[in-house]
Amino acid sequence: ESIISTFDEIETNSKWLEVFYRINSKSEKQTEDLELTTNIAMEERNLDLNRYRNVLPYDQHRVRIKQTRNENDYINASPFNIPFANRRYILTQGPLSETAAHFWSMIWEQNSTIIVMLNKFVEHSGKMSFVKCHAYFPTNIRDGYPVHIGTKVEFDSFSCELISEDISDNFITRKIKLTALSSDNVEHENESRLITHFQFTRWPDFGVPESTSDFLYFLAEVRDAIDSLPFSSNIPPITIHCSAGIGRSGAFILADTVIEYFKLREKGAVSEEPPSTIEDLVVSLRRYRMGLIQTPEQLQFSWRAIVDYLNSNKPNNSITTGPPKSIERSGKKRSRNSDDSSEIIRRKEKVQE
Ligand code: PTR
Ligand code: PTR
Repeated sequence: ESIISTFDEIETNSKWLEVFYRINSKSEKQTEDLELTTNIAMEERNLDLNRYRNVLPYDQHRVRIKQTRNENDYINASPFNIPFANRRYILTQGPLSETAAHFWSMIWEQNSTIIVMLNKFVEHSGKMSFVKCHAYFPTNIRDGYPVHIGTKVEFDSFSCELISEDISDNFITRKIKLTALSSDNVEHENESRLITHFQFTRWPDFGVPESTSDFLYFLAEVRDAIDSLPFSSNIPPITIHCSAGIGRSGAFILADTVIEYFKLREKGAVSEEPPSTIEDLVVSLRRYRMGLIQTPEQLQFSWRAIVDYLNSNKPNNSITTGPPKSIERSGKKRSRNSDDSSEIIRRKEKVQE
């Protein structure tokens, strides 16, 4: 595929910086051409609802909160609708303490039941520690330490209960029970939904994970969860966040959309073609949220993950090796070390209240 040969070409000629700058200038032009603006995000009352003043959703593509206590529908979150991959996402910043309740309202209203978190709560830079995200679900965690199963926390009109937590080397999988509590949600009062929460814990901001195989393993887990979502016509959005919701989140959706496109193609289920190059695809994704993929290394990493996925799923010799699902699965197994299972701490017991 040209995805692979273009990758090799950029790699051989060390052209990542050049490609990355070209993407930046194309997207700047696109932003101008489309007259994308961020006025609402910069309104006085919304300023403190943004984690970073320079990372804002466009007025033209933002998720609006429907039921709010203060008549303000603003949240730093951007909706993505990607027909060529049959995917919908919401990319958002790591919630702040002021916005955790808004985040859960959004999750509820948008019927999102899968959350992908690509950051840690606290990240270190040299000797300094920075809080990158508020603990918006029950945890006393400082990154990976076990918490009480059954702990509940309330955020305005929702309660979140930690149902289970599986900690492995590179990521944590949690089940969270989200319950609509109060008059703000009369329609749904006392209804509960089970949210699956994936947290990748080995991706520093502005950096890349150590290996594509760790990442592809994580991605395969997320994709399995998406595949088993019970939906028919309306694809529910997958909510993705890191700290700003652009660098790592952008690299994640680039890999996921392209991989899903190829899977759909294998099944003969493609309804629309993507932009013809990865470069143009990144540019076109950036119309929905600014700054997706923050460094040349992140672009290289995400692209390499796609290449590795495609290579490992190539049919060997003449006979194809089975349905896409099993190919993906065997790829996963291959990328785990044999002693991994012993390192996984299983915490599935449910505690009585
Ligand atoms: N003001 C920050 C900066 O540019 O340094 C904003 C920022 C922070 C942007 C983190 C991206 C970041 O990474 P990620 O989107 O992966 O959390
Ligand atoms: N490291 C894996 C193992 O030892 O099981 C095997 C592996 C090797 C998996 C390379 C994937 C690899 O390629 P890439 O990291 O480029 O996807």
